[in-house]
Amino acid sequence: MAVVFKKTEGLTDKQTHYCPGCTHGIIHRLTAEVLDELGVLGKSIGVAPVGCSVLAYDYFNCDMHEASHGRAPAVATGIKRVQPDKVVFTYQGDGDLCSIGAAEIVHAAARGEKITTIFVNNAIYGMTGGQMAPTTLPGQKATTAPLGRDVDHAGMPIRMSEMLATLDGAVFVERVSVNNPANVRKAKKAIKRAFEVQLEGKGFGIVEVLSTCPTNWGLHPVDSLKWLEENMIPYYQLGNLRNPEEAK
Ligand SMILES: Cc1ncc(C[n+]2csc(CCOP(=O)(O)OP(=O)(O)O)c2C)c(N)n1
Ligand code: SF4
Repeated sequence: MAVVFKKTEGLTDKQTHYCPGCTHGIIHRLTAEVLDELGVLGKSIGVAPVGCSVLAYDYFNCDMHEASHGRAPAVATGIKRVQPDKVVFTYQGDGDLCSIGAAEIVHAAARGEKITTIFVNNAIYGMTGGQMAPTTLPGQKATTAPLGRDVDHAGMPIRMSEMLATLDGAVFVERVSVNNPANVRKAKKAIKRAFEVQLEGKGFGIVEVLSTCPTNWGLHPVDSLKWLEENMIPYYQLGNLRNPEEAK
């Protein structure tokens, strides 16, 4: 019988710990498929963050390194500079990347480090129980904002991709979503392009992926996808913000 579907070589056989309906799993799979399809699994080194994807080092079938809160871009910078022939990527949540690690990602992008960042924006701190993140939407409830994010008190959410796209060192910046099959396909295309940009030696690339957290949003997985579409996409507009052809 013809094989029409098989597990990607880019992921190990380890069962993931993600909650049912969490889209971290889809984003892992897309990243792993891309590394496999580009034929670079054997020379890839990923850097895992804190947050729910802290155990990503168990799931990707390539060399992995763990970094403390927000420091993945600095660790990836060191690895890439010492081993420029390797394909180096970070996988980070919005708490990790936009909060404690905000300076790290800005300066890695500004320096034009030839690394790729997969930035998973689920608008909340997932692992630690649903605290407000820099990306939590106005009015969105969090354990530290039980009445909803009050922008007079907490400020407006950060659109990190738009900020990074102003930096000359950031040569590829795109925001995608995994809320439906069409968007999953677009997400894979963007992730592939971001890795190709690294392979072409062009500079820093980041793909922001809008993701769900059914557990801390308090929603059924299907309703989470709808919530993402109706609430996150209008604020975090999808699309390419920067590509090598435009970069100076
Ligand atoms: C230096 C440091 N500060 C704080 C923490 C606690 N901490 C662990 S995960 C996390 C939030 C991560 O949220 P996010 O990056 O959005 O990832 P998610 O779990 O939503 O995927 C925090 C604050 C930590 N591990 N290390
Ligand atoms: S807490 Fe949220 S982000 Fe973490 S695995 Fe569960 S659903 Fe996913």
